[in-house]
Amino acid sequence: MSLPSPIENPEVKFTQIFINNEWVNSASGKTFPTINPSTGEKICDVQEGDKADVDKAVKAAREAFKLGSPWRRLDASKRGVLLNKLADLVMRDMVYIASLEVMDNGKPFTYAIGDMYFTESILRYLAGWADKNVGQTIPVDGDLFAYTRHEPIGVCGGIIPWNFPLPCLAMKLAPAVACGNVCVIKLAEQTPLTGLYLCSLIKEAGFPPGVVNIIPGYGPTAGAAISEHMDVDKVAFTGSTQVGQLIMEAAAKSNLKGVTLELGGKSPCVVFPDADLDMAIQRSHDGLFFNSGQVCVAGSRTFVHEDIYDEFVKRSTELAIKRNVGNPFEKTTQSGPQIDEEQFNKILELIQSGIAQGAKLQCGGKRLGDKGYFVQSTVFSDVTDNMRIAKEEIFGPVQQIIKFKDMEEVIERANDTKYGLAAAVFTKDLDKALKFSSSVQAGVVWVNTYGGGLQSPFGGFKMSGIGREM
Ligand code: TXE
Repeated sequence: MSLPSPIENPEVKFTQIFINNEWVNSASGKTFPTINPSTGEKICDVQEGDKADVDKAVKAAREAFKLGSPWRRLDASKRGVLLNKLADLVMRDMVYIASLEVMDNGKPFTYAIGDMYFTESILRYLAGWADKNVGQTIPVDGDLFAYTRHEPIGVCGGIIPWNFPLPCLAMKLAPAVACGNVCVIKLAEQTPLTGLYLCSLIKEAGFPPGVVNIIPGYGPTAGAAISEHMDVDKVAFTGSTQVGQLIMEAAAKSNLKGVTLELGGKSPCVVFPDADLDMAIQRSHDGLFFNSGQVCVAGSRTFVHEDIYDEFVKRSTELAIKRNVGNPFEKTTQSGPQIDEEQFNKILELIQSGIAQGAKLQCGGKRLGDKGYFVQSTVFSDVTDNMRIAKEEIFGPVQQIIKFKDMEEVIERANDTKYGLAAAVFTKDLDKALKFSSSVQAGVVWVNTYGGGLQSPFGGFKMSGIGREM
């Protein structure tokens, strides 16, 4: 399939809050700027939602959820039809939406198009669930008939990050509405534009007013207003572990709303000496550098067996040096900028800590260019488990290559982290693959690949989260 060409300066059509299928200004009258990370310059101002706007959205959602409302009376199958229609509209407008994402998020156009297919798959998968969410009959004692009926929860709050803006939005919105809920979702402050455009498609698809309400705004204000709201019945969050803890605390202290958390990771990618080395090197590279390293499941601890360590480091470094980092509108670009100045500074600081703690910098390590938030593709070897770069989530284009000797040892070290989101193992030996898969604490384990499996449950062990999406 040939890739379409991007729209280099896409027009921004929507910058307001979306409540009850209408665009409104913030109650406070405040706006905030969204920045193009490739240049550091402002794209436009967006309405800044806060507590008063969240209250308004929750009221609209509650009204749409009333017993007997058009939404409550809609056939379950029709909810699936609406989600499929939304998927059709995303695909119809994918070049425009992907171009908007390139400008707002900085991801290369090729991958922004990938996000559109990703979003489509999420919407269609969950559309299929709408009329297949069945209860049970239970043979209870006596002359009684008992059955379970799956009920919608009610008003579902969503708080999403900036690394996959549209797929993350779909991941919160689609399961909620597939099961007959209504939702109020806060977009990430760094990347509000594609989510706001999606609102127009939600309206066009024919969702009744109030079913989906979308608020651009900041975390401690609009985000917190959702997590502590007394009339929000559930909150689903994707973001940092630290904020995940705040969300759970707010949920507990308010109305004990249910919580789903998809948080950070420090995922091990383990390469045994019998692996297909070409494949292992390429896929560990992709598993870390994809999306400029801004991926919750990034393979950010690459454990390589001592017999192949030197060659692995040499060839991984060559790959990183060759990686094309630059203008995300160019079709050949593999990595764009980091999302914002804060992430950019965090990454550069962690790189410095790696050098200071004695890891060997094989390539990269610095800012790229003098405009925007670009970081060179960076590879560290001679990394030990106690270094900050081996413990903390860097969320940037920085690969840590760590040496190991045998299976028992690597399992223990892979599990020696507060996180447990993903893991991968490269080997041709099925016994090794199964032993590692069943011993590592990770929500997903890939064998001889890194990534994929959209239609399977997604979530983490330990401080990587609670609950499973999809
Ligand atoms: O995350 P935050 P940030 C990790 C990654 C990254 C770090 C910080 O390590 O470097 O987190 O990134 C909203 N109440 N991940 O600062 O702050 C916020 O507005 C309610 C991993 O971007 O967690 C945004 O919508 N909401 C991750 C969302 O939370 C609050 C993806 C995420 O922001 C809030 C992103 C509050 N008090 C970062 N404070 C992944 N799992 O993929 C902030 N928010």
